[in-house]
Amino acid sequence: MLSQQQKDFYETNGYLMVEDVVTPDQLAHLQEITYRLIDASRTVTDSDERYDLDKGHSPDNPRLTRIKLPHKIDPYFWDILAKSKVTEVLTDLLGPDTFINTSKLNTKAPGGGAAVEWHQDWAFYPATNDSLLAFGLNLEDVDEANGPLMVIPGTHKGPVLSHHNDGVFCGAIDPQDPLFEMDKAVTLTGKAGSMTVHHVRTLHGSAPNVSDRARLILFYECAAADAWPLLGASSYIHSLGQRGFWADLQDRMITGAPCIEPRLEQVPVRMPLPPAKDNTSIFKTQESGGAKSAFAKM
Ligand SMILES: O=C(O)CCC(=O)C(=O)O
Repeated sequence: MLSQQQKDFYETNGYLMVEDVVTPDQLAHLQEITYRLIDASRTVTDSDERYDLDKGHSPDNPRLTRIKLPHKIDPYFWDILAKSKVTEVLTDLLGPDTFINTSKLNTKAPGGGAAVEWHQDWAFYPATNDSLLAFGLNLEDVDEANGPLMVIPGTHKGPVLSHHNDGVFCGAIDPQDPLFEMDKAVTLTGKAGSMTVHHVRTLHGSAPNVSDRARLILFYECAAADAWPLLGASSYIHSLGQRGFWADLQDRMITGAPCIEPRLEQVPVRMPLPPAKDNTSIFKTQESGGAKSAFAKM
């Protein structure tokens, strides 16, 4: 699926935009499932294992920050990852053996849907090597106004910045960090059906949605089979025990086979500890950890 030029671009910059990665029919089906799930959240009054509610959520006006683990809710979300052009992009970048760490559908409601403060995913879940990435499949058009993903090219080869505030892991860097070069940010706008790719160490964030349209991005966070987790900020996998972990890993294989010989590389690591008061999602971690906002005045 990817040309050598695209692979080289990803290797150099730590991000990539892939156009038309799903067909119009696949996109329409993904949208239909997504809007059905958003509709079903009308009766939900508190964030739970499926929904992360945004401020102002009500039966008349469902406002979500996120639908959690969509690939576990509807098998179609899994099929798109495991049996489509998305799969080809995955193996082009990570090799034949891959697993999923997590998925999430960040829904950024119209008129203010929450910002995601700048961070590196690597700060949340360091591993034995950094062959990990996140896909962001645009389920609606994403433009400057509805909170597009922004990345800082090349940061996947740099240090892991501090994501701590007052000694607690707050899931975001300090915008005043001298190593944070916001002026180098690239905004990843794209049509519905296009997909962003960002390396696990690439610094990224996104502004609030100031448009009257939802910003629906389906994120899949994936790893090469020999990238073994050191710790996940709040991942359920760490509480499964060995037998449960092994069984769960089989379910999470996207392509190829598990690998019990981790590839150990010289990679910078900071543990995401101690945890923030509420670490049930990135939004809660950043809020309860007192993350400083880079978007407050935008
Ligand atoms: O929704 C976004 O714009 C970014 C999401 C993200 O970076 C995350 O959930 O880790």
